[in-house]
Amino acid sequence: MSIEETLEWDGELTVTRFDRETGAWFVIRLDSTVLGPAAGGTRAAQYPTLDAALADAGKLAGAMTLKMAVSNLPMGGGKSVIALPAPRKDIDPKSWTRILEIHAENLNKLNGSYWTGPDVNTNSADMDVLNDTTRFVFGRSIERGGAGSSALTTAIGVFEAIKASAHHRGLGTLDGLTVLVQGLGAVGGSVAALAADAGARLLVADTDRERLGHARALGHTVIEPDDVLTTRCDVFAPCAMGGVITANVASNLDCAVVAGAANNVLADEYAGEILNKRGILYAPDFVANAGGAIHLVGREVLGWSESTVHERAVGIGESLGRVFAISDAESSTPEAAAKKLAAGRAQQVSSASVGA
Ligand code: NAD
Ligand code: PPY
Repeated sequence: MSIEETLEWDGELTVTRFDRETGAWFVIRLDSTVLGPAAGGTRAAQYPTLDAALADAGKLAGAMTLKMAVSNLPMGGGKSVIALPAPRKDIDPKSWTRILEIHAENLNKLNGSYWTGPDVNTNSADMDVLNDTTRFVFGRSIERGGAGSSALTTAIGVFEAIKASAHHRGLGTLDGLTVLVQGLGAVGGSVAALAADAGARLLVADTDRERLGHARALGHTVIEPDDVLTTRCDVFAPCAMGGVITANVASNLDCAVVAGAANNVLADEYAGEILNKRGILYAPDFVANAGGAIHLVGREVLGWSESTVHERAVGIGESLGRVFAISDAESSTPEAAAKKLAAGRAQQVSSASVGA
């Protein structure tokens, strides 16, 4: 790929830095600051190439813009990717602290046009470390004055999304339905527990076998990670990583609803069209998983109480209802309908500021 192809992107800003000592690449992408300073988490992972890290940061930043807009939050969209030289678990603590320090220095250079928070492989303790060097960080621990982990609020929103989607698809309540959760991490574990409490039969999968013991004890059926995309279920809840639904997967999935926590679940727009044609209702990820942003921005920017944050996360069910109504009325995919809602909000804010 040429440098032009690598960097060709419709967002506002790309920042990259390499640190020879730790071997880490740092990427920050600001997709949009139209609705407010860009915000979105820091993902630490291994990437096959710098191109792949840049592409992931760009797609994730774009999803944050949409998430903030549909959730009526006064922030834009951005994301950070730290491309690690080894799996996160193999990075020694001293190197990891240095990596976080460098990332914090980069955030300071952006001077508040981008605020970060936790994402895959970063947590509140890491946000506390960033906060030793920068103030542009959400999701510090509660002891350090932050909003703490957003995982439960995200799970509550995803659970509401699952219920609203099952209802819209004509499946009724979750009682007796089969829900397949891919990824029993911080969010997926709670989604599984909430769905089980609502009477669903749970199928669960995780590549980390240590995460499965608790699920087994609760009576959930464990399936192999490789069987997830071919196992029959009513609701498929992807709560691990993005890009799981390719066009080929969409043509073969054996379920009625897809609603989960992972960002950028659809590998491309075409996959969404195939799901739609096959009558599989897809809850757009940036609507379903907005609970995390609601938690962090609600608590730390808007000063919302815990109960307001909870109400707003529960409101994700109603937001999805609006998305499905537009999609039905316009015979569009739910993804296209949700993007239209997001664009309407950006338009409203722009017109209001022109009139001010
Ligand atoms: P996590 O790291 O705690 O959990 C992810 C789980 O998925 C882990 O247990 C991991 O072992 C498992 N996994 C990875 N690959 C897998 C595979 N191929 N098959 C089955 N399991 C696999 O992360 P999390 O905080 O629970 O977040 C899950 C997803 O939700 C991520 O994509 C994240 O970006 C997204 N998300 C999280 C939040 C939040 O508040 N935490 C908010 C919005 C979106
Ligand atoms: C996400 O929701 O995907 C995030 O990245 C979490 C987040 C939300 C808002 C600010 C910072 C991080």
